[in-house]
Amino acid sequence: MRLSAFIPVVLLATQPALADPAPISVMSAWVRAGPPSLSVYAGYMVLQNNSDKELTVVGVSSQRFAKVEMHKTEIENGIARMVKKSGLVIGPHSVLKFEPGGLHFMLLEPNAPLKLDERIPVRLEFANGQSMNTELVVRATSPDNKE
Ligand SMILES: [Cu+2]
Repeated sequence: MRLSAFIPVVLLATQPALADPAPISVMSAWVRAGPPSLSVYAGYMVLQNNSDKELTVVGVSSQRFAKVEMHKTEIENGIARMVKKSGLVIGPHSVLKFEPGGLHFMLLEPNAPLKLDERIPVRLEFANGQSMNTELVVRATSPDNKE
């Protein structure tokens, strides 16, 4: 009798984890504000893979922009240039950081000027066919106010 009463509790405890479709946490997601005429914005976020499997980000899109690309800023002979990336791997229980001076989202041609504190919807596509909706907040400075 005690055993049968215990089983439903175990099932309830494990179900939410099994039902989670995209085991990713999003932190520090923001896009840098600019003048109303700006047509190219840079967005950043930290993605944490909470699963035991490698995950690869293969694409990003937003209904607010004509196009979103993944770029990496690299310094070559003292000159910074941006390299387009197509597949970014997040190892099991690891983080992938999009941050100023490194990896970033390049958001091109907004359908209207961005407003401060606006939440910009973005959709991340993964190599395994999963996708995930999240948001970037329009800010003048980074969430930790470092840059
Ligand atoms: Cu760029």
